[in-house]
Amino acid sequence: MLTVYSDDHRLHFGQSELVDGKLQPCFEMPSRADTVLARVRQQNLGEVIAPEDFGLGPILRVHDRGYVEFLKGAWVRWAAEGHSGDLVSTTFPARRLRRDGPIPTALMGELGHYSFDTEAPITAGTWQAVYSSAQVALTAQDHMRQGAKTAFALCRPPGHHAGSDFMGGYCFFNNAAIVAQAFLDQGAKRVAILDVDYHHGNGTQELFYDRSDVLFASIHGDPLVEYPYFLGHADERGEGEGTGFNHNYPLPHGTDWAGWSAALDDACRKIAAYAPDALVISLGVDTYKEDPISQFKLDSPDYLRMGECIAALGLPTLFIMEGGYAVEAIGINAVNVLQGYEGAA
Ligand code: OKP
Ligand code: ZN
Repeated sequence: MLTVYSDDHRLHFGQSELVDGKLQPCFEMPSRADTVLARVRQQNLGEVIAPEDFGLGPILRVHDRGYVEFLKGAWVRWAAEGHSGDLVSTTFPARRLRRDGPIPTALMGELGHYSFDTEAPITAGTWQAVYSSAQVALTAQDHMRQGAKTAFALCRPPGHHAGSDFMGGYCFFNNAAIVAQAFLDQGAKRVAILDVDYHHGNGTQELFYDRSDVLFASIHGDPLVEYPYFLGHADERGEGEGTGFNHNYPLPHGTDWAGWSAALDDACRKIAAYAPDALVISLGVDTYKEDPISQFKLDSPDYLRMGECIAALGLPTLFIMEGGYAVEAIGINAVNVLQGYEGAA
């Protein structure tokens, strides 16, 4: 399997994250991608290539132009104001505040407009890193356009919490959504996205909620007790044309492979019935038992089984790296999914 990877991910490196009232180093750190890349090489998964540049066009098919331009210019404005620390929003338009009113002109106000939490710090290199991360995904997608049955986009930072016009939860550009739209724009009739990250892919759900050309299925910690809290319940089935094309599997803390794989089996039945032209996997491995911010109990061999189940669908499958914060293990776990897939495909 081909892996696409760019060193540019290192340019995004948030200094700190607020955890239980204390600032601590960000869980979403550069060594995550380095660990996965090292494992790809160690296991001889296949060739590793750098991304090509497909420009902003395919990103703008998914993301709002105002949001993209804000993201591109935010650090320069922040630095011009004399700041050097991470740019992080602290004010958000909750109920009855005007989320669709005039966009604030002050940098902090505009940032709040384009964010839903404080967990996506903008740093000096964030734009280049997230732009390259999207190009990594698009290059893997292009490889499949040319006929490959599968590819691995080693994206960092992750993307599935990012919506059309908002960042949050370590995410800026929704790489999985961008490649799903690219498949459609190249002639695919239907694309399925299976999100196996521990956290609900609220951004991906939002982007395709009223559409039937993308089926979204997500297996994740129950939002009643888990981030992102405000989306991801089982009764969210889609709306309008999209009704019936969104499937959420919220699971309780402590879920192990038995419980998790039952949800996977159901999601795979939905995907098989949908008969998509391509499958995109939002590959988070923060379902691991040692993950520092998550509460599922998957073990490393379970990821081989996960890959085998996905392979049994027999679909062209593009893997997009999302979360996973037990840094020493995410290489093993992510590549286990890919090797389980290849061994069974
Ligand atoms: C991104 B992805 C710890 C709470 C967690 C944000 C989690 C984002 C996860 N401060 N908050 O889905 O792996
Ligand atoms: Zn996650």
